[in-house]
Amino acid sequence: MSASASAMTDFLLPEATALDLAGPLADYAARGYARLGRVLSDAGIAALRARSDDLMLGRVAYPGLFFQHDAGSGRYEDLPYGKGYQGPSTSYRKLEKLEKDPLFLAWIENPLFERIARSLIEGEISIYRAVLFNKAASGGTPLPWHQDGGSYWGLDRDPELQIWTALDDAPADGGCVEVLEGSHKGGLATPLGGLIPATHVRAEGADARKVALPARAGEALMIHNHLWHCSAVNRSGHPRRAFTVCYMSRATRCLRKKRAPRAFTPVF
Ligand SMILES: O=C(O)CCC(=O)C(=O)O
Repeated sequence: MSASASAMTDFLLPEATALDLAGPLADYAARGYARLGRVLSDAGIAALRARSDDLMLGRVAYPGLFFQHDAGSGRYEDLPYGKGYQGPSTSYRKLEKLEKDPLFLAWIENPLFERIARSLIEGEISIYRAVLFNKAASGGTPLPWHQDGGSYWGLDRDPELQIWTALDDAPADGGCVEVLEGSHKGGLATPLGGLIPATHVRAEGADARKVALPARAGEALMIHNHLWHCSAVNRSGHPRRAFTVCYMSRATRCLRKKRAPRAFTPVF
């Protein structure tokens, strides 16, 4: 058994392997998100937390890993772009391309996520992104209302499935994911995708209607890419690390013209 396959069996809780997907799939279709419950083992939580810190602190490194540090001001508008790794710090906001790491890859490829992805995506499957969203104990950065798609993503079709796993508790005051239920059914707010303009947020009354999705470490959520979602700063005093993977058909093509089109990692 390869190192990644053996990690996979240790990481997925045995009871999660045969999880009945009828409920989660129905919730995901109706609300745009679904709770999968606790799926990641204690060993998996410990390993992925430790690896997250190893990567942020430079103890483990891979060429091509993407890093974005929090802004000193704590404001989303002030986030640094294009700076990459800025030295050891546990205040990186986002790490991408975690499929390069065998421990994260093992989690991406676990049999439960494969079953979910195969029930929603026809044919062979790749990932668009595998991302650590980190909110340091000192608070991190608020993430405004957004959708994960549109021309901003540079694809010939929008992916629809993301699976988000809490590596730490993400309580209501700890920067948990917040959503506007059912908003995925309206498609993209703008053709560009990404951040949702304030006029749309006001028109929908999104701030008043948002639903917080607190999660315990090891719990996972399915999130439709078109679901309006956001997360606030972390006031728990503890790190809030979460890992999210976007699965899509392997037929999805990158439309970017300025540089060579991106190749996406096949997983199933
Ligand atoms: O973990 C978070 O704070 C938000 C995750 C998110 O927005 C995303 O996966 O697009």
